[in-house]
Amino acid sequence: MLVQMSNDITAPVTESYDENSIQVLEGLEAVRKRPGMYIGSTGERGLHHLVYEIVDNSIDEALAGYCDKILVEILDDGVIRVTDNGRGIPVGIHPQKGIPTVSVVFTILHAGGKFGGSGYKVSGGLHGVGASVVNALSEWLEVEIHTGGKKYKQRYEKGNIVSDLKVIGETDKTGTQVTFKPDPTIFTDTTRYDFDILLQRLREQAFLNAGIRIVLKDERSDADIPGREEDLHYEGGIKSYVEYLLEKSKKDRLNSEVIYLSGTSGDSMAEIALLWSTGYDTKIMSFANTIHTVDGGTHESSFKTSLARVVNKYARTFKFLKDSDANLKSEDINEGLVAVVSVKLTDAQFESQTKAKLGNTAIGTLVNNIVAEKMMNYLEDHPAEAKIILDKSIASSNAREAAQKARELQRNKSGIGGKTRMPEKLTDCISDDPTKTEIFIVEGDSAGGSAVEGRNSTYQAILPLWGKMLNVEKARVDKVFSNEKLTPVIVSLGTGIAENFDITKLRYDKIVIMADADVDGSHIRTLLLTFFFRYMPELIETGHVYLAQPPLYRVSKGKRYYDAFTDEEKDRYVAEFGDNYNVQRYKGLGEMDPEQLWETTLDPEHRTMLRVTMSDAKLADETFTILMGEEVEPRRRFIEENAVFATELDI
Ligand code: TSJ
Repeated sequence: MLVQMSNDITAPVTESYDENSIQVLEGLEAVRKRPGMYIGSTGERGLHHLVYEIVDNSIDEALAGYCDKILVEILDDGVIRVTDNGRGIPVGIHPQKGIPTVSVVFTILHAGGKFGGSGYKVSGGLHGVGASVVNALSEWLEVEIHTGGKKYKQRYEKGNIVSDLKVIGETDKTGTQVTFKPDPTIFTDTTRYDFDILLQRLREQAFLNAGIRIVLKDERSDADIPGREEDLHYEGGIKSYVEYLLEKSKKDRLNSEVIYLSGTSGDSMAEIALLWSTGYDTKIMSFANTIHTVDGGTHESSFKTSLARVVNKYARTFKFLKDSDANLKSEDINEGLVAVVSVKLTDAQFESQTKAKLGNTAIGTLVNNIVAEKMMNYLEDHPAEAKIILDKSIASSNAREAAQKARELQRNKSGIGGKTRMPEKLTDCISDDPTKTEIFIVEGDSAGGSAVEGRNSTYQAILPLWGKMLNVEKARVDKVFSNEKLTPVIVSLGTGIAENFDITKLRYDKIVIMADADVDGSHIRTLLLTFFFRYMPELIETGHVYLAQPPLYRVSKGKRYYDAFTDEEKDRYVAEFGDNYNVQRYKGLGEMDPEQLWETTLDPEHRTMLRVTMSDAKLADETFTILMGEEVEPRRRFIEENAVFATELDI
């Protein structure tokens, strides 16, 4: 994508070769003077942009139906080579310019689309115009063309022709190869290409142009992964893209297949691929003329609004929503959504500084119509898939409302009167120095009792959770909220949650989850970590969350003893004692006496604790998602069948 390009800087048509050459120089001189105007920046982004400008030409050739393979090689010394098997840039004399067309392509600004007829139309305006800009910003550039049985070659330096187009041999193939070295006097930040940056963009192009094969190879002698090669080829186009995004999200699919919708209007076309996953995030990627519109625009916002409208309409028609129910919100419908929206249009108008937002209103209307009609048809033809989507949206809506309730509750509690009343279950410590204090969130009341007796009461607070074990397998975060199970945790920590979270209000330095090493304990850990991850991620990021590690065995002989945290450790101590030793298995936190609990788990001098990282918590979140994912259907059925009963229970 060229950033500043208007038609009025196209070289005027003149007859004489000399005049043309002057015009050429003036045009490319402007590019070298203000490179940012043409490629956005001279930083890393601009450097990579050069590659896209060249590759776009090969993609256009592929879209015109003449090319099916594009090879991009990263070579030593910052050099890039792009090779395609298209027809080859025309080498004949350009009727207006009087020089070979290929020389026009490389030396006249905005030459693209001005020759050869249909080839440059499809991708819409910005492509095929960048070759001269890349040339102007290259220390040198060489083009080799195979066409009509001959091999041609020409070389340029800083945009200037340094050798005439020459025949250098014969060939039975056709295609174009461009090799260039970005000028280090222009790209002063860096001239080192990043394989992954190129890979990401080229992969995007391969998805958006179904069937094209793009191969990216790292041929540098100092490559991070020498010889690394990625073969990008997706027959399924944006459907494959959605599959790819789903895989990257590490969530499971809810729908059995990717839903695909498309339509055209005049010169414009729009296609949409979408699917719901078990996740909680929304991933919508939108493109206009294969350019990633990072800030969205008319196509993306129309997609979201019309999707919400269709899903609500379907929900009412097929009684997923009662007449008295409010509409599902877009954010509820979008939970777990993975979608790619790609539009192609002839006069793309980009808004905003970064040109990453599409402004055309007509394309919004097209997207609207496609979703309204084809998505509704899809839902009506696929009731099982529709039900999956509706169940997920309704579950999200319930969770959001429950969370809202919990927040209000929390706000009321901490409202007037200044000081928040601490939960009854909390046995607080004496010190209120939040850099020294610790809170132990303990599974079960009996362990809580021992912990209260065994702790250092100056610095250690104890908060037992759930006197009777909650069946975590059936508990969802929303359930936990509405049942106020986690309210004592929120209130004790003092920080608030979600958008109200304020780390400066944190009342403890260490938050220690203390649960047994069994299945129930692991569920408690998963639940609490998921809760922290989703509603208080900063707590984890700043390293305040820990897992206590109670030992599994005590190996003793006479008055000497060791606590072992693993079987291997136990075996080592046993071997050390030799004979007459005694092994005691700790059955669980609840069975330790206060002194044992202090010695093994609470005492800062002797205990082992694990600090929780964001990736631990993310893993917990994923585990939680899987647990929940399997449960959506039976849980829904249960709620349906026990609707009255459930309401009574809640009171
Ligand atoms: F523009 C460029 F130099 F940057 C470049 C163009 C770079 C690379 C790697 C490839 C290409 C390119 C151009 N590949 N294929 C083409 N095709 C044409 O330019 C072409 C060939 C024949 C006709 C025709 O009408 O006969 C039309 C066009 C546009």
